[in-house]
Amino acid sequence: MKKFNRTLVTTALPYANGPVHIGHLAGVYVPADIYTRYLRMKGEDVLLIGGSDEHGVPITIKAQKEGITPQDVVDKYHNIIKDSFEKFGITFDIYSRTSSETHHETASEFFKTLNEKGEFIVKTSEQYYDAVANQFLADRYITGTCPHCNNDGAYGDQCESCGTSLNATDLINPTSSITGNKPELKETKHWYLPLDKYENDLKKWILEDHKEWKPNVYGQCKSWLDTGLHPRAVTRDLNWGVPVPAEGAEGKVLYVWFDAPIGYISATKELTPDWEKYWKADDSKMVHFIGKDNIVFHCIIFPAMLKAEGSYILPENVPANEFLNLEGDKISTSRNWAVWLHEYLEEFPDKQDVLRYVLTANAPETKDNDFTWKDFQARNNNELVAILGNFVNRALVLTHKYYNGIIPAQGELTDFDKETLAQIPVLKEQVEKNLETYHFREALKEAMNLARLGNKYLADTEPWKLIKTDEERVKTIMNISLQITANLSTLIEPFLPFTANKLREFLNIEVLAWENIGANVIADGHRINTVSLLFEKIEDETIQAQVDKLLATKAANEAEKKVVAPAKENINFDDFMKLDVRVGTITAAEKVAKTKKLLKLTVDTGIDQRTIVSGIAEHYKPEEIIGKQVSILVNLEPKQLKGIESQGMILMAEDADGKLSFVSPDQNIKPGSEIR
Ligand code: B3M
Ligand code: ZN
Repeated sequence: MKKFNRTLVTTALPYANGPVHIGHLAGVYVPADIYTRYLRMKGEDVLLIGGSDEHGVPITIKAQKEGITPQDVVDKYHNIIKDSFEKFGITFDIYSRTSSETHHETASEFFKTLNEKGEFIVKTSEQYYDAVANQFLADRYITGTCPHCNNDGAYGDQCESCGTSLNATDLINPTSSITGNKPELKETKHWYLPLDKYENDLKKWILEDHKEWKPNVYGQCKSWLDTGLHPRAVTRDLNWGVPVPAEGAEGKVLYVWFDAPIGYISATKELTPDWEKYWKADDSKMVHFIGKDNIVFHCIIFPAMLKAEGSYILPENVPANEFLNLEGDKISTSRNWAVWLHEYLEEFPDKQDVLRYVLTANAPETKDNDFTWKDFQARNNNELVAILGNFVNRALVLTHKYYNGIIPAQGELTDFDKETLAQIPVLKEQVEKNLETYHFREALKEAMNLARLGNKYLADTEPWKLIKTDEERVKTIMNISLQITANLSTLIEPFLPFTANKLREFLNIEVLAWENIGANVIADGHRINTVSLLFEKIEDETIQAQVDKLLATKAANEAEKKVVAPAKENINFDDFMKLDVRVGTITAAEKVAKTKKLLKLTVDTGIDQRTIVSGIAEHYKPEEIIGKQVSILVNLEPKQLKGIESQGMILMAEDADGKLSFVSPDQNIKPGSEIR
């Protein structure tokens, strides 16, 4: 195996268009933090790099929806995200952002270098343009009917109803979501990175030289490479992002997936003047922690960019995780189906490690996994409280009880003592082996096995019984129990840093060196501090409150879903022809006194001017609708309403929420025109 002298750990840059949730933590940040903490404890040279991805269409869409600027959006969420990560103990050496000046410079320079080396192809193509908004439309800004499933709300890049990925030009009836207009095709020029040029190199690098990558990552790469790579546009017509530093590129920015991974480089630059060593030296190891939807960008496109530039190393591994679901459903920001980290921190104060534990124990390492509150409770109560907390508490409380908190000396060791102690370095090795191969769940299990070992030791030796008959022996037992406890504080540190810290406070010790795990690390005669419980039981009510919160979200989402009334029974054509429906123009309107809902309208039906009373007062103001062309059923029997004779009916469209809208011709047409 190759020997590396330093490690650069990067974590996917979350889009700063919303807060972060448990899926982010489980998929990327907790494993990256565990890995980095472990290497640091071993005294290795390692950097953990993170930051917010502040460019791209998701940000501009959010800004538009909320009526604020993209900069406002990213400022708000960058701070919330950064704060959540800090509070969960993710030990970034730097958490930067792609709107930083250094990043704009770095990304711009990177593009220029490639451009000057002639690494791009410049091509003109036709893209949708909104003539009213005066701008080209990003795929997400175009909606239309999906050619595969007829869903009306498909986006220019994907139909979320049937999951097909689309080109904007595939959509039937494309509409600009900025103005609602029909966009037109217009020529535009873009810079493309010819990925096909790197296909063979990438094939060798991944498929032959990195067979050790996780099967899900390797498999996705293989399928991309087998299908064949094509030139990919790295510029966009958009006004939010890093401006393209080239002639004839006014109004264009770098594609967000071109600039975002360069964000790792910019952040390292901001962190240390020594940044090049981490990015360019042959004995540096780079590891990208990401979610599965980012695999192609980190394993194919970014490496191709780095190769094109020529002076950078490629990642040694990309241990991407699958997705974490929540109570059986896909986590979704737009449906508010998530456990938000900033909310968890408020609702479960000082329980960061509980979530870190649950998310690691149940990490979606090889397949999608489900987070449930029941499992959260069970793992807390049956594992953290019953195994780890229980052992530590017994060891420390008995030391206080028998020895006033002073660690007794070991006497002669029995075979069982020796066997027990001999297990510690074995567990250490298991943890190491698993961490170094990115098997975090397994590593955590092995670390917890040290607490299990401690529990077994106490259960087998029963010091609480022996204290009456063999005081000398109890001294040895308690000393050994405390050695296990102290070793635990080191072994769990990468996973449960807050707990490790508490444990050290109880034991009254400093951080111990990783390589000393297995040794007698705490001296006799040392005084330990007063102790409290490491973990507390989580009650059913607490869990039910969280489940109820999710149920409320679900109910709200259901209510939002449009319920379309079922079709009525068929009628024959003659039935239909009995209806005399016409276009009319409203010529006067006033509220009907003492009613909330009724308007008295005068309508030019082409046949006559007539009075119609309509229940639309909560939807339209009288002065707004004068001159409006509407549909009228003119041969409905007249009816008295509040003392007024209503001669016909205005036809209204009504949605599931009871919202009313006129049914109007799409151009002015003579009153009296028949509708049929
Ligand atoms: N912001 C996508 C995501 O959050 C993107 C990652 C960038 S990593 C360079 O899934
Ligand atoms: Zn579809």
